[in-house]
Amino acid sequence: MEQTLVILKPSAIHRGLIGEIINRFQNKGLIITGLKMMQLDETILREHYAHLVEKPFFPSLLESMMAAPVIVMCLEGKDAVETVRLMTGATNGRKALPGTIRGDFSMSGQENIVHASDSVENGKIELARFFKPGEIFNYTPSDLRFYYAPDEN
Ligand code: IDP
Ligand code: MG
Repeated sequence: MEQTLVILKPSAIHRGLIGEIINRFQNKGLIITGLKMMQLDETILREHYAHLVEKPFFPSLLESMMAAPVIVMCLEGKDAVETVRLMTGATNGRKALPGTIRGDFSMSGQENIVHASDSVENGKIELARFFKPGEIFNYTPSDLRFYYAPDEN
């Protein structure tokens, strides 16, 4: 099944929203196959946000992403990348639709609670960036037959 990376950002940690957010993904039926807390540094953030390093807000983004340890997760499911991005909502919390994580928990363009991979290809790259070999697990929930039809693509 498809895998995607989610980061619970320092805004989620400081605001005590970890449980709320993990609950949403579990309730949806996404399978957590990797989960750990880690402190990000400038090196990994410059790689992860390479598309933003020239932006004027980048120094502020760096500081924000290092303001607490984060929680990184590998979530697994059919179309996991697209599903998690839909659950995440638009980048700016004020524009994100109610019902999405950012729409329900954020008022900010920067302090927007979660990161989610934006393509299957980037998902693979990002999981390899944040997880070491052996930190992502392979198991089948005992009730998987109630998550999907047997012939579902
Ligand atoms: P995404 O997180 O929705 O994929 P990206 O454009 O990849 O959005 O930006 C990565 C992160 O950089 C955002 O989640 C947000 O924290 C921050 N960011 C993006 N645009 C802005 C901005 O205009 N001002 C401040 N922070 C921003
Ligand atoms: Mg992005």
